[in-house]
Amino acid sequence: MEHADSIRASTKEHNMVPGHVYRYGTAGFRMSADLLDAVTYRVGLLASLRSRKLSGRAIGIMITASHNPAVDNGVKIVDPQGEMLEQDWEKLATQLVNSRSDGELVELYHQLAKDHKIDLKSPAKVIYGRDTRPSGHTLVAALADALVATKTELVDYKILTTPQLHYLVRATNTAGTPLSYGKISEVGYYEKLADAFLRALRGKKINGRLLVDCANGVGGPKLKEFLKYLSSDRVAFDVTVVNDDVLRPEVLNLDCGADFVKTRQKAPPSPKPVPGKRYCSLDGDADRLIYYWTHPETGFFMFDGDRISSLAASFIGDLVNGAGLRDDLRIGVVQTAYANGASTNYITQHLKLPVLCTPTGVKHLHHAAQQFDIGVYFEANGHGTVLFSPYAIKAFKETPPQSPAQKENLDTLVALSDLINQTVGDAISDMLLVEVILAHKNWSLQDWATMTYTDLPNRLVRVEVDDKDEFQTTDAERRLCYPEGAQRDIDDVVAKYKNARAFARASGTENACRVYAEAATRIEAAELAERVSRIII
Ligand code: NG1
Ligand code: ZN
Repeated sequence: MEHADSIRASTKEHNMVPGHVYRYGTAGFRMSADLLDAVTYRVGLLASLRSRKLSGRAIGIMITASHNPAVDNGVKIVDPQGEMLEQDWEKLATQLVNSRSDGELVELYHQLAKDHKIDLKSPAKVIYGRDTRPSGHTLVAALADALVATKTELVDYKILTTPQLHYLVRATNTAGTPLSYGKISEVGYYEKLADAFLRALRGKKINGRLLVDCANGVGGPKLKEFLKYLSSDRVAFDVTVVNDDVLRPEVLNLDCGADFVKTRQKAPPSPKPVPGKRYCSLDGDADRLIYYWTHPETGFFMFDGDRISSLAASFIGDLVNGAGLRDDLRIGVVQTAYANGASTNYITQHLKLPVLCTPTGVKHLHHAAQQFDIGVYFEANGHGTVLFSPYAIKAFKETPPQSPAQKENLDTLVALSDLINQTVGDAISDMLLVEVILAHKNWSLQDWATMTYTDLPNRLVRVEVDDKDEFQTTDAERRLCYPEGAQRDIDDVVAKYKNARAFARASGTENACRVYAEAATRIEAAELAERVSRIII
């Protein structure tokens, strides 16, 4: 049997830690790095099968645990267009990783090849990268062993942000075609972004210095590298990179980064926030972005994924109007149940755009956004992007402009479709998008806050339960269908509050449930979250 001996020989070097059941979740396999060596090896086997199944197209693997502490790590698979792994294959990944012995592993590898009509002699290619976690080094070695054992062509891109790896997968698979996504290199990524940024800015002035908190993760060195590609005689972009210490692993995501800012609803203590200055935070693998700012009197103010999403939808909607394409292109916004209700109202009532709600996890949002010609999707935590359909891009490029203003709008839309990462949420690309929009509108962060909407008071709590799998949801996770009666009780408490909304669901990444509540005041939102928590405990 093909590869049987080589897998048997190399899998011995990568023993599973007994007593654990692994599941390919929203973030792939993510856990303490000590448990991941053999998991990563096995994911390598699966990725090579996936590549062979897809006629040798390159599959990506990213080794990262994003905003988790430095001791964790994770491994996830990227499909050929740079999108998340197809859901049916998540199950196969779970099966293969949970093989109980080396023998069973080899057997299942062959069984999967047989079931999915995969020719194990055909070519396969896997490309991979990792974030700055020290454990990444040994995990990619485990991965390489699996790829060598299965005679899979491999490219090790070493340290990358997650969105850079997604870019490289798409660039590799589209090279030499009319849909080419850019040069197949990290440099190609920087060049593409820098060029599109300048074209989208159209000479507009950026409003003051931006301090970028990089969570002491991979975003720091990569952002600094990107800035070298912006020639200072063409754009004055005054960026100060902070929290960019990647040499001390223990400081990764510690008291800084997008997840800290969003969940703690405050600025990182270091560097000490200066009122009126502009700040943004990336997470540990640079796929989430949150802006913030502190007002001398009212204090901290955060611009989360909902605000970035509505800003992007409003700007792109205006450009599409100005380009005379409003009747031709369907623009929509995709959110999850965690989106602040005020943002949903703003988008539907003020921007007059449709909003879809999907279950948590970017793959769901991404998929839903593909229904539109222009689909804007963001999770409230700052992960998101804008997708342009081939039809929309063709319209931007081929509509004959009737006026200089229309031409300008069309050109800016083309530039945005290059600037915005079409594969996955990308903090560096999203940051450049926000800067372009603020420059065009000549808005400070204060303008952005006051010209849009006011968040409804809300509270998100994590609730430890005996068995989170008991909690089953419907209606994009906004209602519980099991345990019986729980939703009726939640409805009863919600009805006691004004302008209130609440829901409970099992986390996909932690062994707990989450309860989210919105109400007319902060106190009521907290009280409602507490009462719903008591229902589900
Ligand atoms: P779970 O643990 O399923 O709530 C969390 C985030 C998601 C998503 C994933 C993957 C919240 C409430 N949930 O999912 O938005 O980003 O992690 O990282 O923020
Ligand atoms: Zn991340």
